[in-house]
Amino acid sequence: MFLCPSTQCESGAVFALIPRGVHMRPISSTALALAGALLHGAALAAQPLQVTTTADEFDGICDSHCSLRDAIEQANVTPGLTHIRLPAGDYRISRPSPFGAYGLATEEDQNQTDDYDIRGEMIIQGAGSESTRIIGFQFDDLPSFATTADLVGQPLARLFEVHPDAHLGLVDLQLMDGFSLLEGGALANHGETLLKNVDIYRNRVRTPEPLGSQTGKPLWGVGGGVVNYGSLKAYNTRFVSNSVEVQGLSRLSGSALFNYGELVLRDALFYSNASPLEIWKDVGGPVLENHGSADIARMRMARNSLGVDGNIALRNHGILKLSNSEFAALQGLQNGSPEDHDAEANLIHVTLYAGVRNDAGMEVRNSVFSQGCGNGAQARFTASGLLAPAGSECPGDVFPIQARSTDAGKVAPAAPSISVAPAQRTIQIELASLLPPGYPNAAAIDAAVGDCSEHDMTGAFRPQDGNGDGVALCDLGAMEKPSP
Ligand SMILES: [Ca+2]
Ligand SMILES: [Ca+2]
Ligand SMILES: [Ca+2]
Repeated sequence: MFLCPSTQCESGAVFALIPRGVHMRPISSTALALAGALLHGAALAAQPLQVTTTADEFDGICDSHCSLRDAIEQANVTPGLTHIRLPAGDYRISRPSPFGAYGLATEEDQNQTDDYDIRGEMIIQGAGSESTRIIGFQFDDLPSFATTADLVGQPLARLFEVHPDAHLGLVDLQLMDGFSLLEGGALANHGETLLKNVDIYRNRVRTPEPLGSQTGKPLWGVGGGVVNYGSLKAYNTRFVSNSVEVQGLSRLSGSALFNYGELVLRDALFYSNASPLEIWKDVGGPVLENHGSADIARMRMARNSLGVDGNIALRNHGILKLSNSEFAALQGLQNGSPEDHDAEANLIHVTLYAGVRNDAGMEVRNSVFSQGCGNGAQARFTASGLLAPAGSECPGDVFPIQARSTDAGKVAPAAPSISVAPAQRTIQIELASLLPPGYPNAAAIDAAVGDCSEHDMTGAFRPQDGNGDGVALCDLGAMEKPSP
């Protein structure tokens, strides 16, 4: 029931997508209005505020002169939901806060300087994710593993901070070059945020030595693109070339996204995000780490750089529901850890061309693990309709991958690893090298067990008669092979 070919068809049930058993705050009428307006494109009652300048100026009033910061301020102090229209253009943050400890950039929370502080209820609508870009400060080029000295005197800011009880919708725009010293390069969400058709591109977290060491214990730098403490729902979102780096005692995770709250993702691409590590560190740098509840469908992980310790693209320490999703070569999945046996992962129609490590609860249906399974001693693992290499340690209802003389399907070619996200100019250039999604191995065609979803990762209809025997059954994995 939670699967759907496009974002539109899920609109009516957007708040029903949270996994059962997960605590949800009461849904406010604003939240419903926000969701409805975002997903249906419904007209809002009030006249939209029209931003009239790309300059980051501030008088707090949105009249014939209206900066984005002015419009946000007016929405912050106006009861009800405000619609802000943002024409095509580059909106660069240029109001710095004073430098503070260690000469590093500080942050204020009154929407006067640095990031945009959301305290009201608003939808900010651009003209397209390639043409309306909200951009962080201009700062000097930073080397890999930038030292504190490299960060001193640089005006740095993330782009948006959504405060508790605030509501933000972002539609048809790009979030680019945000920069945080601790968490959420583009967005830190403590309220309710919905994203639709948003590109989250080249945002950064760099946690310098003094911040990492001042507490005497490891401090995490998390969420190169986004950190979520509240409710975040994202539809058709691309996370490209975001990154996290840390120094000293600091640790890191979530080069694109770190979730402590309630997360819903539909049609998400994670590509070329990076968390390079100093070689002595003992932790990896997943692209997406979940400590809350995550309900994810139609996601691709490809060509992210994951640090030195083992190619974990997605790490789950919470409740994860994942369907119709593909992990390219070298983009692995970890559920729980030797210290965490409480995590729960439910995978349906997932294709992994990389490894799976499970130390907690994992239930798998109609999936392909082309590198098999790694289950720890205390793992709880069940599989129904899983294609895995012959002889691999995947207990349950498992089909062995074996060579066929006539290979009706194909497995996606291996993607090369990259060490650091390339500093290319636009998202289009980087995405040009993205491999097409892979159809499953022949043994996965028409092999599903039990119920299966109505659509695959691309929204194509299931089931189709991929092996041409006159019977249409669902395939294992993220993609449904068309009828011949
Ligand atoms: Ca702030
Ligand atoms: Ca601010
Ligand atoms: Ca089929």
